[in-house]
Amino acid sequence: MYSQQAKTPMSYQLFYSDRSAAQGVRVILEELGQTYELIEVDIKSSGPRSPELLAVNPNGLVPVLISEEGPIYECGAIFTFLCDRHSEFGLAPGPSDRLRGRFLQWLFFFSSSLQNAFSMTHRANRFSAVESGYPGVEQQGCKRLTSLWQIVDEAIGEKLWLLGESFSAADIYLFMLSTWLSAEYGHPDLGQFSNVKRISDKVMQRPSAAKAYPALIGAA
Ligand SMILES: N[C@@H](CCC(=O)N[C@@H](CS)C(=O)NCC(=O)O)C(=O)O
Repeated sequence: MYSQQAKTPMSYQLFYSDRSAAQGVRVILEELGQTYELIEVDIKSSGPRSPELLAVNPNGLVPVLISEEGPIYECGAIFTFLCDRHSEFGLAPGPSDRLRGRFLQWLFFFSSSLQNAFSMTHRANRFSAVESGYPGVEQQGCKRLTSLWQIVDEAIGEKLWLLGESFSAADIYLFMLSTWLSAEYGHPDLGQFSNVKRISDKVMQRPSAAKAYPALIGAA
């Protein structure tokens, strides 16, 4: 399946929920040809998180990746950890590559600014102490999503991928976040950001994405 000279696959566990950032980590694991076990977690309920999840991430959030080095949480950290560990697949520019800074910029921007704007629309109760404040938070989240995606769209311009000529894990992150855009939450439509959509559509065609997103893309 993979043309690269891969080393022996390592084995991972991934605390996982559909439509969460763990789905993006799954795409990375597929791209890297690694073996992994999904540990399904219910993150929809407002009740307490399972002791198993809290033991590896006291924040009670997914994704959490378990390797023989222990658990790691934070999607951007997991992406970077995996890409660096399996650098033979070329999914991330190496530490001395001139594109390294730009790569990290997008990962951090996605995980802080963009993911946070999505949270404002999904979990307004975390941003306002009173219920009457929720609609304002949700509205502001949608406004931020529009302006932040616009920034990404303009940065891509006519480039093939976020980093220019070469595909990277940052494009997978972009794809993952683009799948969260939903009219149900009043989000802007992906079609408003034609450059983002172009990259997202190309990632969607990869076997790794089909495997991790069967409901969206169809059976792998
Ligand atoms: N900054 C964290 C955010 C993780 C996060 O918000 N995960 C969501 C799913 S994408 C979650 O577990 N939500 C459950 C909850 O908020 O209770 C990361 O990038 O990993």
